[in-house]
Amino acid sequence: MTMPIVHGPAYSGHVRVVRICLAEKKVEAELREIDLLRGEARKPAHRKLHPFGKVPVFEHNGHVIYETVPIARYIDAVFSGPALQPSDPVAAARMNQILAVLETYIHPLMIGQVVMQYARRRYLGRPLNRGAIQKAMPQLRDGFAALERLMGDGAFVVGPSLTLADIFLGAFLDPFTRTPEGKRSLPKFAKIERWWEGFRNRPSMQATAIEI
Ligand SMILES: N[C@@H](CCC(=O)N[C@@H](CS)C(=O)NCC(=O)O)C(=O)O
Repeated sequence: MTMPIVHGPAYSGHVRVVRICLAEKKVEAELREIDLLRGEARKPAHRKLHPFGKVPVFEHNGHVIYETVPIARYIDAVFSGPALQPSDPVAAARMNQILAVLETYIHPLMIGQVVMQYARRRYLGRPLNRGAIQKAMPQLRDGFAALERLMGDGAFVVGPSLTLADIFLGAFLDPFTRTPEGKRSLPKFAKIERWWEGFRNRPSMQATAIEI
């Protein structure tokens, strides 16, 4: 087997999901960085791998896969180590529901409207669009409340062990917890905060830690 390649910048939450999955399976991979903030993902060379100009792209044994959920499921299927998806259909449905909620409703607000403002200011010197942040926050708080209703009461998001729901939530939540909005809002969501305190120091999170 050849060493897998992850295309995308370390600071992308979706790229981090893939890297956490690999770290949980104890699989080494090459990270091929792409300058997303300066539009490199939309250039023809990257579009040959990902026709929609996004990251991550995963290459393994000559197979090229894009879209983070299928990549994560592929990693879970082909590499040994702890299963990242529950075998129980109800728990699996809950996990998949949480992945869809994160991707469809929470990520566009939390990362797209809040974290990206701070990243663009830091890396591109752009001013913060405070109006966009203020508009996003009430919807994001509703999203967190809905997420808490889907979460179980154990140490992990779904059931008694780690699943892809923990990995996606951890990768997306981490940069948000370092913004002023994240610091203010997280204490209002006791379940998410308790989970985060238990999850943030996991070795796979530490091994993939990012600055943003
Ligand atoms: N549905 C895609 C979404 C991936 C995604 O949104 N990636 C972001 C980085 S976290 C990206 O490539 N953004 C670049 C852009 O939109 O120009 C997936 O799950 O892989």
